[in-house]
Amino acid sequence: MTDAGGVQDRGVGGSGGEDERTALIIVDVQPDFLPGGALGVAEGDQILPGIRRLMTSGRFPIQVATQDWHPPDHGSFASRHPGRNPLDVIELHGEPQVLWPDHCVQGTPGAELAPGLPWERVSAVIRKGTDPRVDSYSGFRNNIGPSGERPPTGLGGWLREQNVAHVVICGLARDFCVRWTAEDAVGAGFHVTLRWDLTRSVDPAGDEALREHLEDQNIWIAGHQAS
Ligand code: VGL
Ligand code: ZN
Repeated sequence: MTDAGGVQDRGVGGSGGEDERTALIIVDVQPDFLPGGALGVAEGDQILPGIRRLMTSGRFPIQVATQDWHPPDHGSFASRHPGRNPLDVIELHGEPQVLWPDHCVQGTPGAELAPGLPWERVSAVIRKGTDPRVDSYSGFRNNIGPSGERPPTGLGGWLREQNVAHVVICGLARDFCVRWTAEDAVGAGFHVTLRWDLTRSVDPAGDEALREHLEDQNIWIAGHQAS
């Protein structure tokens, strides 16, 4: 089985329908996260052909994208914290917050959905990170904000109302927005497949620990070759 993302999708287009409940979630595939972008993830471009194949496979009638979409003064930007540098970690609302280079600023080319993918197949785009006070890695809920809570984005309800039980997740970055989206999908009661081959990390040195951590949470890791 080389393509576990499709294992539960046999019923799509068929008569039974009991398997028609898998959605594809494409996380933050935006120029700023691709090589050469403001927060470019190494090899991020290598996942694009595979994501295109999933999007056009016919296996996913329900597709949703997330889009990192920050105001220019977003609090996760190191530029907003005098004396700080990108990748410094500060405390924000009682939680560690990595500071990033300015990225995915609303309306800029780097914040667009990456050209070349068939975005017309996607019926919802969740824009996140719009509140300057709080980051939002996950497509399902903001990070912890000033209220101490993590307000939902509505994605969980949007999927549930379409009887989605299983989500297949791909995109960038594996160790931030993909990770948080996958964990929150489990928390929201979905079965979760993460297409490891269709993600890349900001910090690949953490990949082995990350994979074990995700598997411990019942996230099915597909497309990972043991080396
Ligand atoms: C992301 C850092 C900051 C991501 C977004 O998409 O993984 N990472 N904003
Ligand atoms: Zn961001």
